[in-house]
Amino acid sequence: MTLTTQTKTTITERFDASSVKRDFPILEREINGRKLVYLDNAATSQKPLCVIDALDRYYRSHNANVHRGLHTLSEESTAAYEATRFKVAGFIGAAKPEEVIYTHGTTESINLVAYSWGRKNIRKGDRIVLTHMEHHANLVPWIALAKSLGAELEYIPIDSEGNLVLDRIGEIITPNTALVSLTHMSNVLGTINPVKKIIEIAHDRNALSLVDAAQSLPHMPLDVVDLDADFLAFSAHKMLGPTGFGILYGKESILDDMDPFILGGDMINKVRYDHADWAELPNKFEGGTPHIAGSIGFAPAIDYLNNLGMENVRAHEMELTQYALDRLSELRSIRVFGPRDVDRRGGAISFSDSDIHPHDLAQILDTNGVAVRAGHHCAQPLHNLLGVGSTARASFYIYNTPDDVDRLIDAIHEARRYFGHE
Ligand code: 7TS
Repeated sequence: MTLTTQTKTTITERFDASSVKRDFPILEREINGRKLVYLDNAATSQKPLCVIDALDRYYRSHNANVHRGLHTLSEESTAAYEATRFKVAGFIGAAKPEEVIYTHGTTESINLVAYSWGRKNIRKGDRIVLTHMEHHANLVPWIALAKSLGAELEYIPIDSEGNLVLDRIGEIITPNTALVSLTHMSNVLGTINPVKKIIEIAHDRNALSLVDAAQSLPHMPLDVVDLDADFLAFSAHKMLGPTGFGILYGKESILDDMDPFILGGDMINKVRYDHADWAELPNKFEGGTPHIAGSIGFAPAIDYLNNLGMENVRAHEMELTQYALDRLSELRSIRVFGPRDVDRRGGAISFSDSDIHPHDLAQILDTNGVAVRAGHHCAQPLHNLLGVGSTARASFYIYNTPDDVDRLIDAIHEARRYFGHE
């Protein structure tokens, strides 16, 4: 079944994904003779012309190191680099720009918390609570920390549909829990977790909370004050911005109390041969020459998303995800992982075909110009739990259309024909 013209109009009415598409030069490309259909947005998003232009402008006309030059270029670079901090604070609802720490991405943000906050505040026998659907970035730092400190790890389990099971949450988040660190949206199952409720329970037990918003912030409205998150981590590259740039949000009082993670230039107050003390927030956590272009290129990405409206982004993706789930369900060989209800999930859809290995499937899709990811998506324990070694994953963003979903379905049929199953 394909959409009727009438239904297609409804889908595109509130959000004109086809015109959004025209702002992304890479989407003009042909892959293997077919117009590219990019469905690997959970790995990284494509970049609009305004971001590409900002990077080009910066390197052509303003390039200099920040915070240390008195010359014009350095002042211009510093102003643009710092302006992004205000924009990010506004985008996530942070009370102050000093609560926005620049990092190289979600992975570094979480490592920063594990190292700087964790080593100082987690004691032997304390508990760190995670979930069964975490990306390795929110798993491996805590496994290593728990091992070195003698802390214990506990996991909030998932049900057969991929939703968190919260019945026993009171027994999992115990009074000796120091931290609850969880993903807001699973990069495999697409599940959107009730983080606000879980943070409230964590706070009742005097535990802090870290929200991995790598997959949620690019796709839905989010407010750190409303969530009452103590820490929140995300990456610019999954939301139209440059790679290698990301954010750690933290409450000011907590960040103030933490020691730095990376030590060296730009993060100090005074240094003697036998002594050093730290700069104020946010510089304390930003040692070394930062990813200046990353920050400058992230500003137009945020403007772009603000112009579309995050409510609209979410509405667009809910409709597209519903359409994709409906169309995938026509294929009897396809098993979809994660919730069926689009109110409870985002647009990352992992699936497997009963007859074709995900890697083979992804390869045939690529020969049809359709880019998806195949593998364990850096969530190996979750795949073990699901009983599969790997899955294929289609993930949507603002420029994807129902036609892209149709191309995906056609390409799956093509793969099934190629391997003799149709
Ligand atoms: N957390 C989640 C939930 C993620 O999906 C990812 C990246 C990360 C953390 C790490 O982000 P990074 O920018 O520091 O690498 N997820 C994926 C993915 O699903 N496919 O490629 C990267």
